[in-house]
Amino acid sequence: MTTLKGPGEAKTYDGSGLRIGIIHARWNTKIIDALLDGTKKALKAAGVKDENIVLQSVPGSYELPYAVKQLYAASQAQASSSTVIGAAADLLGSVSDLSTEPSKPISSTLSTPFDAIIAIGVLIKGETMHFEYIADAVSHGLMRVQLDNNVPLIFGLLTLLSDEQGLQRAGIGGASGKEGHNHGEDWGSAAVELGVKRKGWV
Ligand code: DLZ
Repeated sequence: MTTLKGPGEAKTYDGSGLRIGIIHARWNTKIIDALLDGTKKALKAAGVKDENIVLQSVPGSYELPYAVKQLYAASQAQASSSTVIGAAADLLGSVSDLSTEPSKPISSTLSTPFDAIIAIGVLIKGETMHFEYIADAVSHGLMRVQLDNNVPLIFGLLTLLSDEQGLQRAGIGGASGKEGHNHGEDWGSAAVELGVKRKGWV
């Protein structure tokens, strides 16, 4: 069924060659946990391997932009050092008379930085202006990080006016605890689509 809201029908993207970073805030943990479940479910459904999903947390949403920047930089550093080690291992393998085994790549996954990163946070409006300042700062910070680093960054920041809005957007709302749609699933799918497209837009 076509719905008014949501990302619309998309073709299925193969995530089996992707490496995805997830960084989440811990404030409003019950909602965060459900969103994480939805995100991981969509990543796995698209074929992303468990070992290629790296999860990291920070206390609150305000910390997300800095943490994303650091996480991506760490994956780049890891990729370049494993490329050097892999090349050395290949060289050693090719000159060794003792080895009859073909040399194996050191690790296909560590040799690439993240193809996409998902930033997840849940901001719930209180009685002060705190919510507005954090929502604005984090939104701008995340946009800046993705453009400055040229890495797709999925915006998993919910900005809510009530707890129930959050529960509904994590698919755990209402009296049954099952109402609503888990937005984490959309974020996982978006990460795979952008990760695949990043490797070739045309
Ligand atoms: C302080 C605070 C408040 C009041 N509310 C939230 C929230 O609803 N969601 C969230 O992710 N974080 C909240 N925080 C914490 C800030 O994001 C941040 O962790 C602290 O101000 C420390 O920098």
